[in-house]
Amino acid sequence: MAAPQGYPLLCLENPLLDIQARGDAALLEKYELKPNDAILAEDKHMGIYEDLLARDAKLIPGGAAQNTARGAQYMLPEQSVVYIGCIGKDKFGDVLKKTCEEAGVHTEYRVDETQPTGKCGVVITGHDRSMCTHLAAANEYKIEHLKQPEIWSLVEKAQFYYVGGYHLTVCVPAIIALGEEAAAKNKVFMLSISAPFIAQFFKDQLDSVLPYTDYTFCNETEAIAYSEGHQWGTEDITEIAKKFAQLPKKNTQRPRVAIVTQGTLSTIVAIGSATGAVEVKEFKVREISKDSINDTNGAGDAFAGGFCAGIVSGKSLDDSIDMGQWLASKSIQELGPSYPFPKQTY
Ligand code: 26A
Repeated sequence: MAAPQGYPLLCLENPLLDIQARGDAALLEKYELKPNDAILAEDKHMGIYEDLLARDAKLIPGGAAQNTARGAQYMLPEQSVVYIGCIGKDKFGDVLKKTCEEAGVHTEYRVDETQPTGKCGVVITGHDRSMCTHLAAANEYKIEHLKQPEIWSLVEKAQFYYVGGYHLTVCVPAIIALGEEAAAKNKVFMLSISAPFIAQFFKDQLDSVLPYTDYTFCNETEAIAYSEGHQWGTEDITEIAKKFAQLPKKNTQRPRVAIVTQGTLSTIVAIGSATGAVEVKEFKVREISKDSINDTNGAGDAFAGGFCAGIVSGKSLDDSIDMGQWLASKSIQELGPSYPFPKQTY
C-alpha cells in the first residue's frame, strides 16, 4: 500500500538484476566488451550470463536509478522514496521488489506478463566494470502505467523527480510527463546521463528531455561523449559542464546545475543563471585506501542517491555533493551497488 501522503522523491528507470562476477581480458574479448562500459545486449552477448554464472557470479539487485532510489532512502527519513519501472512475473522480479522493500523504497512496478525481469551482466576486472544489459521486461514500461490514477497521484504528490538516462531507451513519453509536471509546478527534475552510448546513440531522446532538467549528472566519459556528439569541439570537463549549465531550460525559476563526477578526481559542478553567467565549483572526493575498495559498480548511482537525499532534505548544494561523495565511498566498499548494513549514519 502506498503511503497516503505520497513520497517526496520519485525515481523512474529500468529494474534489473545484476549478475556480477570477476572476469578477465579473455572474457571481455569473447563478447567484444570494453573494460569500463555499459551496453545493451545483442544476440551475440546472450551467452555472457551463463559464462558469468559459471564464474560463481553473485545475483545483486541493480538497475542504475533503482540503486539511486535505495541510496537516497538510505539517508532519508522513512517513506521518502518511490521507484517506478517494469519487471516480469518471475522470481527475479520478486527479489527486486523485496530488496526495495527491505531498503524502505516503495515500488510501483508495472508487471509484464510476457517478458522476464531484465538482467545486467557485470564483468569486474580490477577497478573496472563492464555491463551488458538484457532489458527484457524493463523495456516494456508504458506511459499508460504512469497515467493510472493511483500512480499519477504519487507523481503529483512528489516534489522531486530523478530519472535514470537509461530509461531514454525505453519510454521517453513517461520522462517528458514527469518533466512537464515538474516544470509546471516548479518542482525539481534530475537526470543522469548514465552511459556514453546514451549520449551517442540516444542523442535526440536525450536532447528532448534536457530542457526539463534542474540537475544533470554524468561522469567524465559521458560528458566527452556528449560533447563529441554535439560537435562542441572540447574535451575539457569544466568547459563541457559550463555548456550543460547554459543549455535551454523550461523552468526558468531554477538555474541548471551540471554535475560531472570523475572517479577519484574532483567533482566539477557548473551552476547556470538567468544572465548567462556560470559559476564553477570543484569538490574533492573522499579518499579511501585502495585496499578497502570492493568494486566500483554503482559508485555513480550511490553518488546521485546521496546527492538527492541532500536536495530532498533541503541541504545546500555543497552539502548535498558531500552527501553524494560519502554514500559513493560507502558503496564502493560493498559488493555491487549496495550500502553498508547495519546502517551507517552520515
Ligand atoms: C538500459 N541499460 C543499459 C541499463 C543499465 C543499467 N540500468 C538501467 N538500464 N545498464 C546497466 N545498468 C545498471 O547500472 C548499475 C551500475 O551503475 C546495472 O544494473 C548496475 O546496477
